[in-house]
Amino acid sequence: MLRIDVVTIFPALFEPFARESMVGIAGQRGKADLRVHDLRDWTSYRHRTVDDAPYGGGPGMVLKPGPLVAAIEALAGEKGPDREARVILLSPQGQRLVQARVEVLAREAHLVLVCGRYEGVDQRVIDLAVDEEISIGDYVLSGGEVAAMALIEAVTRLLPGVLGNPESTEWESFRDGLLEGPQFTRPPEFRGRGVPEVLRSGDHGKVAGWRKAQAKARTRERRPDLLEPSEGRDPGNPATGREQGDGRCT
Ligand code: JD8
Repeated sequence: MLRIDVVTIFPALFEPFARESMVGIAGQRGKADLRVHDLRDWTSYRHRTVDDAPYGGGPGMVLKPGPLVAAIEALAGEKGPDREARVILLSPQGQRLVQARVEVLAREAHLVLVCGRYEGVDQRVIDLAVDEEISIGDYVLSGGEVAAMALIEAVTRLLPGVLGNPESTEWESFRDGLLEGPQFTRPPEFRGRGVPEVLRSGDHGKVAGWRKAQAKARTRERRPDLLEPSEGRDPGNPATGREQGDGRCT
């Protein structure tokens, strides 16, 4: 059983997600327990203030440390070796999430996911209460909520007994670090376009060989960064979770 607590100022964003997604299924099957908390429940101010202007000036607002640290410590305990949960802040400053990291997180017992908003959170929250910062990719979101949902979905689908078909728990699109090749289903002809003959041949060995060749060709074409790195500069391979280099393939 994986317990996941989320701290957010937009708890309603998680309602359909918790109900309808894989997380809902995991919850029903007793594999995961997702609990979403409103950061404002840890405020003591009359107007339930969670944010304030940044010291030094600049646009926007910053999440105040008081309510956030109180929330995190209530859910995870104080930072340190005795803490029983892993506290993750979703943040553009975090390490980019890769499948290798998802697999490690899926073995944890308790995750506390902290969602920032506005211009982010006071640095002292990170220093005093956060174990790890994670980003889901190099593009700008308005807050950590969608990133937290991506992480939750990636992790919960790996929990044993969550997916109906255990074979599909494998790392489909990155199996062997390769993209998947094209997929087809019925009808055998659609708008004049057929289906590759090999897939209808019934020869499972030939099908497997064709799929592997398609996967390699597509990966070379679309995501050469996923292929074996050459020596020297390491372009980084999400399949292995190795560190990102300077992005150049040498
Ligand atoms: C958390 C606020 C908004 C807007 C600075 C920090 C993750 N991969 C990712 N992209 N963006 C986020 C992310 C963005 C967030 C917050 C996560 C809290 N923002 C930005 C521009 C100004 N803030 C993310 N994980």
